[in-house]
Amino acid sequence: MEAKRERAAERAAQLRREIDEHNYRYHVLDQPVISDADFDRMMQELIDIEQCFPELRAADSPTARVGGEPLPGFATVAHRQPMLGLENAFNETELHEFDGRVRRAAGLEAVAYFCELKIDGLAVALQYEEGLFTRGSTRGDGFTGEEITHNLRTIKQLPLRLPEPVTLEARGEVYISRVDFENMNRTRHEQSEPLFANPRNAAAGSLRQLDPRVSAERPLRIYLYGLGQPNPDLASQAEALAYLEQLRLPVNPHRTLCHGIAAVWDFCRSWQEERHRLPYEIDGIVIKVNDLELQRLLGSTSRSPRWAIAYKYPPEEKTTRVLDIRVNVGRTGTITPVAILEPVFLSGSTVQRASLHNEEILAEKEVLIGDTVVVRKAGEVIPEVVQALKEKRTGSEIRFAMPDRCPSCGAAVYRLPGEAARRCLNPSCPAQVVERLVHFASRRAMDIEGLGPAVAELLWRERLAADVADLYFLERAQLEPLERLAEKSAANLVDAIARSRGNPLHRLLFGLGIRFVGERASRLLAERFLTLDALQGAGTEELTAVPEIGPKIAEAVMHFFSSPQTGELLGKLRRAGVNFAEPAAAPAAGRTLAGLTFVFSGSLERLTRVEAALLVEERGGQVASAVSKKTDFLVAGEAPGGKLERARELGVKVLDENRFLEMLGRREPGVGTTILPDSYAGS
Ligand code: 0OX
Repeated sequence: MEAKRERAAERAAQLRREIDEHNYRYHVLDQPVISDADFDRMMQELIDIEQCFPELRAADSPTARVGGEPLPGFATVAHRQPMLGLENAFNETELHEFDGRVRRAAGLEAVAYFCELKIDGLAVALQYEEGLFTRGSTRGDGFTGEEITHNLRTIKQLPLRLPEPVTLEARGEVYISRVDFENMNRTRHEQSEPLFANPRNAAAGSLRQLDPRVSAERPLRIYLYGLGQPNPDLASQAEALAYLEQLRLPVNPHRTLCHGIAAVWDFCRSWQEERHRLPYEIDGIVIKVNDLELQRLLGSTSRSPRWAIAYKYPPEEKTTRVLDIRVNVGRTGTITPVAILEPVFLSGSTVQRASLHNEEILAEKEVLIGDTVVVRKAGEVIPEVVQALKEKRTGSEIRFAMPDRCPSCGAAVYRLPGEAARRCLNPSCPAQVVERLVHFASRRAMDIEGLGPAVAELLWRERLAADVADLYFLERAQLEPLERLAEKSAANLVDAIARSRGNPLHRLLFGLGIRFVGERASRLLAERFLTLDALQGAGTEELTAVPEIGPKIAEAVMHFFSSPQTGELLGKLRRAGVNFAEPAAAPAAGRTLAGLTFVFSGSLERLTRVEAALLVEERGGQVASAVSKKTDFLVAGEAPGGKLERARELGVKVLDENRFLEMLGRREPGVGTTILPDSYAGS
């Protein structure tokens, strides 16, 4: 057992390192290197290990972190009941294991499960008071979300008043249908706006619109699948959905009550192929214990209910032929091999290109021009080539060699030490200039509508923009004669560019495309340094003192500012009147527990100990393991044991879980129990 534990500890440490690295690449650098499915699998393995060996759980484990922080710019909403996520099952065995756990806990021979389609959208909560829709919010980190009432109101399917004057919270999934998504992207393409990668991203972008007039034009839809608080009149999930339907709320019609897990598996399999014919995307089946009383008995872990699981379909794979291999030159000069495919319909759309990542992967996969290959949508955005089917070769296939010269500007390309990709190092390379303009104008950067790839290319070709600062000196009269720009769109473009002058610093920083500085790093740097000048003056130590900013980013930032071309570009942007400052942000959680020491004892119901400790530390408080005179509060869960007695002896204040949550601002205090955090200090 000891040896087993040791091996598990080693594996957990390794997984944590790798998950942290992938998280960092995805969220901070904006450069994921593995598919979502692979990431999910690693996370699942770590969750499993920590479940077998609870003593291996650590405050810094990625499993203690629930993704997706609320965006600044939206009001935050505290969820009365946390919005939990779902555990995943990837095959029949894992479904049987789930059933085994449920049956053992319930002491039943067979359990009735309710199966629903797992709509691939975004989870939201809708508050209705006395029948009136009063507030809508996103899931956020599960405890607090963003207030998006104005966006949800634009969903025509949603009643603003229910047929009965009931007070309830309904939970569901907001999504965009396949057809609407295609139309949306077609319009965006015509208007030279950046395209959304998939319906889910389109829905996410639309929900995060601060301007309700824009969101009203977005074809958002919703299906409700549950209630935020228990309703004593309802005995099962089947009844809960029928009740929502009775209230005229949209509920997905494809749902079934299954007696036993074998029937659940049949339901999952029956949708495996059929799902591609649905007008919207689903990424699995949600399986829920039907009996609500049994759900309550099973309860939840800190992350997910024990009474539900999501069965996830494997990504769809298809075979097709590689017609050609070409290379793409990115914004930073990275040369990426791309397979040009015989068009193939895959997971809801026609695919004609697939990434081959870099030359090492290309060599490893040994893909030749003319090969028959297996493709799949992995991280969903760009499909990838899984493997070449060598047995199908005819001998006429052609080997592809990575070019020594940039296909756009002809400059020599280099592979720098430690890098997987070759790069064109010519900063004036047309492909890079165009990509930089497109990135600068993109929605998450300076958000300049009307400046997509086609317009960027046109501006470059007509010698109107050789860098992003040139955009601010463009005049209508220069644009109007251009063939592709009608009079109106020229005027709109000039207006959109002018409006972007006032954007906060983090958008500008992201738009400048500094290596490794993704959206999140831009935000963190802007919030910390507040002005571009302060950031420009910062050294390694100051930069790495910012949470999540490591030496690699710090070096890239300093390298960027040290180049003479950057100096020139920033000078031009300044002359153009572009804003270089970040508006002061509201303090996040606030250091409301600074100077206070907490001890936990017994088990908590709604949080794990690790989460509770993180929440205290986030707010500037400290957590100790034993009660002493220095302890300010003992938080007593169920079966608190000796620590409670010790606290009583020493006169240390004792809080139950609810009081503790109130103190964190995580629960709305009941009447008369409002205690301001300040009143705790020193008392
Ligand atoms: C969906 C979906 C998601 C929520 C937490 C416990 C059960 N995407 O369609 N989640 C749930 O329920 C979960 N049901 C669904 N149908």
